[in-house]
Amino acid sequence: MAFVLPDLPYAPDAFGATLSAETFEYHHGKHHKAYVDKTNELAPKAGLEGKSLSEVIRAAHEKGDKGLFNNSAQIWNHSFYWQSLTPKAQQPSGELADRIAADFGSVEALVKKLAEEGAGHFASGWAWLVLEGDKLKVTSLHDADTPVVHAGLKPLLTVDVWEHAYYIDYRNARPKYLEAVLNQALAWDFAATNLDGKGVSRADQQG
Ligand code: MN3
Repeated sequence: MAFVLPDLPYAPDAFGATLSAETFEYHHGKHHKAYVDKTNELAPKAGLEGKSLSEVIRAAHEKGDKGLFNNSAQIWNHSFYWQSLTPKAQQPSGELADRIAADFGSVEALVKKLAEEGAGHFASGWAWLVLEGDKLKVTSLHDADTPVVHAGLKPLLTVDVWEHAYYIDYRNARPKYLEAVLNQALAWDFAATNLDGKGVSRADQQG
């Protein structure tokens, strides 16, 4: 067994100009695939063959194996990111809408906070909406760092702010990418599902 590149949950041209098919061709087909290939090369050498992806990420983190951690965490982060996007505009509803109103005041205020967090994050990383304790929280993590190794952060959705996520469509304009994705393409239904605290399992896979 080995880790696989998960299929996108939509057609690569489904987002039109917001995220082009060319972006998916490179971001999913080349960047994400490279993390899968590298992890499949490194995990057996670390004695982790047959472990699940989340087990490999946590073991690499504990051992300080940066190469394996970075590559395996990026498999998980990207698998979670594809599910955090949807080509059909959604709005939060039910419990998620209630929690957003309680913790941020409004969806607009939450989106603004995510945009500021993502745009303000220095260099490569990820903007996250997480459940911390009983509160929704916006945060960001550097490089390949991932909620998989932060037990207190239950992931609800994420936006990739590595340059490779937006350079084809937006060049250096990270705020424009964030404005488009946050307002038109967030999969709020996925975030609502992850309120059960089991978000890590939704991008996990068996090795
Ligand atoms: Mn990426």
